[in-house]
Amino acid sequence: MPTNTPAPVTFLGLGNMGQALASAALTAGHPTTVWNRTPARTGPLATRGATPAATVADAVAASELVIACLLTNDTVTEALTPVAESGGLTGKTLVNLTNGTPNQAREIASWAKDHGAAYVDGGIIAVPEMIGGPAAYVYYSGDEEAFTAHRPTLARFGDTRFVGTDPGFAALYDVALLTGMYGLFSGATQALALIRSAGLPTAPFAEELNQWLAAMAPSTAHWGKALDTDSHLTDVSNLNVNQAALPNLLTTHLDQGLPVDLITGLQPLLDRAVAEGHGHDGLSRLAEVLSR
Ligand code: FVH
Repeated sequence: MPTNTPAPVTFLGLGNMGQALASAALTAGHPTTVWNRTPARTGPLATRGATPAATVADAVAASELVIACLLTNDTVTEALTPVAESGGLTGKTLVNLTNGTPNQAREIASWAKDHGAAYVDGGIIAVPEMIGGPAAYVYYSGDEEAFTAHRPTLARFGDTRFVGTDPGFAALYDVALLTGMYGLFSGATQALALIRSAGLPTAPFAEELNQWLAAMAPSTAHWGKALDTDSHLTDVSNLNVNQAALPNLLTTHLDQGLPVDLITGLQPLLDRAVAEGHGHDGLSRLAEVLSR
């Protein structure tokens, strides 16, 4: 088949993300087969030309490339096991875009290989409405040959970033980014709770919080180089300063009667780094200490 002819593709899972992925494939002209546990969700895509499959086996049989985007990895293997055990996965490429852990990805890769399928794991760095747009990208890892063969289809969703033949690496990068995001959400949650607990309006403060976080976030881009070169010295906001200030945060929240579970983790790490003599280093030092 010429490379410029959109290849057939099957989607398993038509939740918010699966709908967006299948929609992007349809828009690009791929013959698209869709399956969902709740069949009614195939309706809007079928109206646009997708072929609804009544069973997972029918869906898998329709395309060499099978893309799964279900809620959890357990549900992926649960849905595919009957097909795999009857030989239906042989010769297929399974691209799994379900959120999971690196070890889960490695286990599914091994399971897929045992059933004759090439396996590529993926971590989607986008929300559904970003799929197909310029800011969306997906980490991929696992079978590089299969990834390369199907890259033109996968590129419909966003930029394709292959991060290694270890099938767990896409999930590792995905989880690392999500860790940063949830850290930010934890801090924002605690900050808004503090303002609210004092009976103050949160909407104007939330705007200021957004601006403050946006101003602070770029500093983290420099931490990677500091870690790679092991040079953490800074003239501003060193660990000594942060260690002195952080107890004021915890005390204020406690005085206000709030739980502090979301923000307690940094203090012992700061104490440890300063005790090791790193007080004049910047915050990048904390990642070095934590990673040991
Ligand atoms: N939504 C997002 O913003 C994030 C962005 C980054 C990637 N995540 C991950 O993508 C996976 C799917 O997320 P989703 O947003 O599509 O999730 P839902 O809309 O809740 O759809 C879930 C689909 O999974 C099907 N499903 C659930 N359990 C089973 C099962 N036991 N057997 C078969 N299918 C199952 C569900 O089917 P139904 O409820 O419609 O019948 C949906 O198709 C996820 O890993 C995110 O972390 C999204």
